[in-house]
Amino acid sequence: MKLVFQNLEYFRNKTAIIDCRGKYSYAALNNRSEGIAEYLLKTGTQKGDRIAFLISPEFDFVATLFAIWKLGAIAVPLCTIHPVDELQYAIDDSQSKMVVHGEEFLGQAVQLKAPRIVSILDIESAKLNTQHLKLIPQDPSLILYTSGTTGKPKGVLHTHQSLNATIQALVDSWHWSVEDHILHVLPLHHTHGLVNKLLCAISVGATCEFLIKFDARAVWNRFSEGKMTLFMAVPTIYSKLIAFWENETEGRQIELSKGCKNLRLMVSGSAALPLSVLNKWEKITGHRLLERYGMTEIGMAISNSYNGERRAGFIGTPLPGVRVRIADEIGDIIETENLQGEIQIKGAAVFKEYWNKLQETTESFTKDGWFKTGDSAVLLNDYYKILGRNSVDIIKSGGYKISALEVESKLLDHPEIDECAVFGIVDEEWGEIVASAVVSSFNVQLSTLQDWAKNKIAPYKIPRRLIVLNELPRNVLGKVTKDAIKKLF
Ligand code: MCA
Ligand code: AMP
Repeated sequence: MKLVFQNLEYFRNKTAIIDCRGKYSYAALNNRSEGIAEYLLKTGTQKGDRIAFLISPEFDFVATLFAIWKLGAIAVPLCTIHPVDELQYAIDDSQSKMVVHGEEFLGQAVQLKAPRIVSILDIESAKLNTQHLKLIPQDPSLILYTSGTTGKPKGVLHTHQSLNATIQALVDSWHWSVEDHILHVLPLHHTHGLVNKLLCAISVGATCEFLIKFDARAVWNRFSEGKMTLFMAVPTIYSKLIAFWENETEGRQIELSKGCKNLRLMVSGSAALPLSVLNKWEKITGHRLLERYGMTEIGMAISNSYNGERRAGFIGTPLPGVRVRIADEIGDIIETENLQGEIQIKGAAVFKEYWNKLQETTESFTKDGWFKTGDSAVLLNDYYKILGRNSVDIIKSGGYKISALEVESKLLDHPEIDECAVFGIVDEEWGEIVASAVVSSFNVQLSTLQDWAKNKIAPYKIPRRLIVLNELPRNVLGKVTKDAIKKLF
């Protein structure tokens, strides 16, 4: 099995990456990653070491990732909008030996603690033929941090083989080819941006064009240039693109819509795609979005069809190599269609383990080895439909997964908050937004809470709604009844 970074020379003259600085061929990508690998090797990196990196979506991100993999080390991509505390948590939890950072993150880097911290600018390019280590597909490759129902984020450890399984399934199912050119607007510390967009592109010799940050105008402009063949995003991004289009003049709307003609596929995932967005997007662009379903732990699992039916409100059928079943509350398998239960997954794309968390790993699988997603679904005429999640403590906002418990524990540090409950409330644009009910003797205000939270909590986790109560409603067991509080909003 060829791994994604082992094919770079094969495509050598093709453009691999376009970023805010320029265009880079596959050969340039290979050279740069060799240079970085040489530095990592010289400074003592060994097979299995974790290397964290805080780099914007650009050429050097990709070169660093491949350098780490060439040495058999494990990549820990960090979230570029996380405050220092959250970055430090990922570095400590993964026991990273080194942090490589982009120049724009020097402010964060000087506050971080790790055995070695280096700016990517201080790493020279390329002396070719670094001594690579022999890799087997089962070797660990990547740790992605994901929020769960148990407080702090967990490191999801993938192997080269499990990443490859998702890449292969998507390349085949969505007809990726060397001719493709994808516009990349997502963060690179999650599966959607990293695997579905970047690694699929590189594995087939396609071109991946990064925008450093999502910007609706820039995306429409790129569509209008007519070079893009592929686009993938979370539903919030499609909502924002629709809102931008609706604010343009009629003439400009026609131009923007025409710009989408050359794209061959537009995909939505990471959160439920509202029907209103599916329908408006189709009306505006002529593209019926292909909705699919995945999770950090399982890669991509279920997808609507490329050539066949894209059923509104459904996530589709299992991707090649993925086994899907639905289980009821006591774990019995539901064989009948239209009965709701938890989605469980088996297949080569499933992760290896939660980093250093044996108990959580064991608990997340059934005794017969199926991963329990916590998502609730039904099967209807061969297509799966997501109905919600088993836990109120998981919030999906703008495609980001947020642990209510993690936000609660941060808010309790606020001097004016005595008790609090955090949960998601439905929102047309964001899917859900973070809301909080607090007991506060000082009658804390939303704006002061948000200002206080700014450097302590990632922006997408900060509450957007606040209600101050005399006490939090609880059930007979003393557990806060979040569903009752949601009704107050
Ligand atoms: C930002 N704002 C928000 C939120 N985030 N308001 C409510 N809820 C939020 N979650 C506010 C900001 O405070 C700011 O307000 C304004 O929106 C613009 O902020 P900005 O950061 O510029 O927003 P943006 O750049 O427009 O970000 C929206 C985004 C981003 C591009 C949709 O959230 C994003 O990149 N999401 C994708 C996450 C992702 O990749 N998820 C995949 C993981 P003000 O203007 O008042 O200051 S899931 C996965 O990988 C699995 C495997 C899967 O299935 O795919
Ligand atoms: P993450 O843990 O950040 O990888 O997010 C994975 C979660 O996103 C899944 O467990 C689902 O709850 C949600 N998700 C992903 N794709 C979809 C989709 N098409 N429809 C509904 N929920 C989705």
